[in-house]
Amino acid sequence: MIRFSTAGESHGEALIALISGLPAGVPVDLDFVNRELWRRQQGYGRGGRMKIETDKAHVLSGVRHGKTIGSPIAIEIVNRDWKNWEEKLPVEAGDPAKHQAVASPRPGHADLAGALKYNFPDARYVLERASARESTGRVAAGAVAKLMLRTLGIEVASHVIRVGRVELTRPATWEEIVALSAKDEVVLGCVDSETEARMKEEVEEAARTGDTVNGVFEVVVHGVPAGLGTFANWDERLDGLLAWSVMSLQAVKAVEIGRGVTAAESFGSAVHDPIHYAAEDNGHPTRFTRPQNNAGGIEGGVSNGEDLVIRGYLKPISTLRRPLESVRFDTREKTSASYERSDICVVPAAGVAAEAMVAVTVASLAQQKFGGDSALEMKRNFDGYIEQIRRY
Ligand code: EPS
Repeated sequence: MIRFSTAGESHGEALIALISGLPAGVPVDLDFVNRELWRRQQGYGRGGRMKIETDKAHVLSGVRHGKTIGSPIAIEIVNRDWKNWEEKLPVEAGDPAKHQAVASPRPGHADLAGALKYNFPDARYVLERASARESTGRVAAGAVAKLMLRTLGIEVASHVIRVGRVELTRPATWEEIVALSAKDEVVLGCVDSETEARMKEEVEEAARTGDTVNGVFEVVVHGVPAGLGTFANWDERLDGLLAWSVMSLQAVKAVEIGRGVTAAESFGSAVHDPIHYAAEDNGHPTRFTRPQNNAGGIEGGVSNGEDLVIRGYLKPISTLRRPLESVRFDTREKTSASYERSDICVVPAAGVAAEAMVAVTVASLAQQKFGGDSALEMKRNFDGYIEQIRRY
């Protein structure tokens, strides 16, 4: 069973990712893991913090001589900003005069609900853990999951399809989406440069007016065989598991599988993907093919052999330079919400974090289905299954 968790606070000493249950013998390319961390830091509209941090994976366990060894993998990512916070957020009691309270909760953030829940006098500790900085640990673990999936020929990528009012109105090819992740300069992660330029204008407008803006990312998984997930039990459905994993990301407020949203306003004849059969071997594992993929690669909670397509809808970041109305924690007086610094737009970065969550979810189901204590054994089981569905 693949298990995964993170620890760490936004301005603490480090972030930690812990992932276990991967087979031994998966090649771990640290440059790839660090490249994924770098990708999460990019995008037009990121805040000042990204100028401070250069996220790097420090692998503490579970990887030796460049390969997994079957034991839990712990990864540390140091917060460079910690040196500015050591006295404000010490592990020991420290000097209370140096602590830095978040005096008034930000509407839309976890601040108020968290302070009430944990009986904190202000929102400092809430912010520290609720911050999307936590997604760094997810990306590190997700990179390892991607490397396991790669041994089975399964790849995960993402792109941005909306920022504010600007939407990508044409389909993106798999090759275009993959090419985005190889770029050394990330603007807004859109495959169409003209649309991306208009997306940038949306972010510029938000920056000018002290506002924030987000949008929609799309994660695509290529090479998934039919048969991951099941309709047999509600909590083993692939669509449900993917929705949960992506919805768990900071600022994601809706998740769509395939054309789930427009399907609700269409007739069945326009939504469902017809089934064809290729007489000749066409490289597709089952020879059953679809001329379109409105289902997003999932029918009945089971992967059907087409690409998985998952969209995440992000609310705008809740820390506004022109803050909304709020109330002081100490006096209950009316005031403006606290502002330290913030991102203006994070859609491409959130897409990278969602790739990680999708990769861990798909890797976990693949490990369940194909098992194996070594990468060799898992691959042999996988190949045997592919052979079986190819002959079906
Ligand atoms: C983030 C780091 C944070 C924020 C952002 C995401 O850094 P800091 O709080 O020091 O500026 O930029 O966090 C939030 C959006 C949030 O709501 O807390 C990161 O590494 O992605």
